Amino acid sequence: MVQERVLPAFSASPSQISREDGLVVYEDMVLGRTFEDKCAEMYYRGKMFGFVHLYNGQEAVSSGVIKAMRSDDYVSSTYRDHVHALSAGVPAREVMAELFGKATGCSKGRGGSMHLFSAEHNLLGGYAFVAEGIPVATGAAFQAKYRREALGDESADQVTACFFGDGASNNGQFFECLNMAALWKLPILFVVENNKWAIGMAHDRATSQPEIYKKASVFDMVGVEVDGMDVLAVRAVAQEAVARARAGEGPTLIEALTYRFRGHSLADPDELRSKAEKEFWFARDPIKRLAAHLIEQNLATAEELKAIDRKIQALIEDAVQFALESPEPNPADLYKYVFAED
Ligand SMILES: Cc1ncc(C[n+]2csc(CCOP(=O)(O)OP(=O)(O)O)c2C)c(N)n1
Ligand SMILES: [Mg+2]
Repeated sequence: MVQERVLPAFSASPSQISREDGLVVYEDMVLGRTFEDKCAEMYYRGKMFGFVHLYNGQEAVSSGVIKAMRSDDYVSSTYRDHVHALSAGVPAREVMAELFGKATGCSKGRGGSMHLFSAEHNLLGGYAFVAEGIPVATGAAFQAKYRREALGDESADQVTACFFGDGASNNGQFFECLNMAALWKLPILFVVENNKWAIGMAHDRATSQPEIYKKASVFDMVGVEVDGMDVLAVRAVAQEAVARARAGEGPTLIEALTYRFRGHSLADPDELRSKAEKEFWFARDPIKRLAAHLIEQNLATAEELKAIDRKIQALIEDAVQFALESPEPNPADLYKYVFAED
């Protein structure tokens, strides 16, 4: 097993998160996990097709960052996008229906698993091409700054969170966009979810400097590494970065050290990664970790957390029912949504 990069434990004080926020974050992580487990079930039952990439294990990154943002802020994702969409507020019904290719899906059944999109929730999309979302997110951050500074729109203080993987951080767009974002002090968080693998390519074998956050320094940008299995640590780092971005002080590169608990996609038998490596990371399950913290700090009881689990289970069952009963897209509408309509 490759030597794991382990950060000192983040010691969250009770005041680090309120009971209310703690429960919001817990519910969001449980929503992500339960949704993905249901996807696996539906995929193997033949209800969805094509490549489906699940997010199990990485929930602390999505919830820690997006729940530290405002609902009118922007989020851009990758092909591993279901949970980012859910954290951004896209209803589970619309995400599930999209995965079933139904007309009620958030992309009207045209996108599927890798192309979730919601203008209403400022979700700038899932992207099948590695690193494809980075320039789009950079553009979103630019337009907010332009509206505010060039057009004098005081309300344009939105921040963009741009999620991508360790593999994507070796692509050209990453470097080009970091340069522009730093140069123009754009309000953006570049969030690298370093889960150690790009399909079957180990991160340490693919990059000359495995500590991705250090790449920020050459652009004179703030770069931080964070334990991506600790939602409170991720949230603390994200809150600082969001405040900096909103104050006009520019971008941050956040490297969250995390791990996917399943194969690359549901078509991957996941035989490459060692048992020892998987066990090391399974023991750091971010949901169990937050649950233990909330109970330990008397912010919630085990019974309250179980009630949330049951509520989410029912919500996911409802999403599946909705997706099953929804209509297929109408073939007569084939050319609809290709171009903007008046
Ligand atoms: C431009 C491009 N090149 C190659 C691929 C094939 N591909 C799909 S996922 C992937 C690995 C990306 O890994 P990473 O960025 O670490 O994200 P993760 O899957 O770990 O979330 C590759 C190479 C692609 N989709 N797009
Ligand atoms: Mg990866």
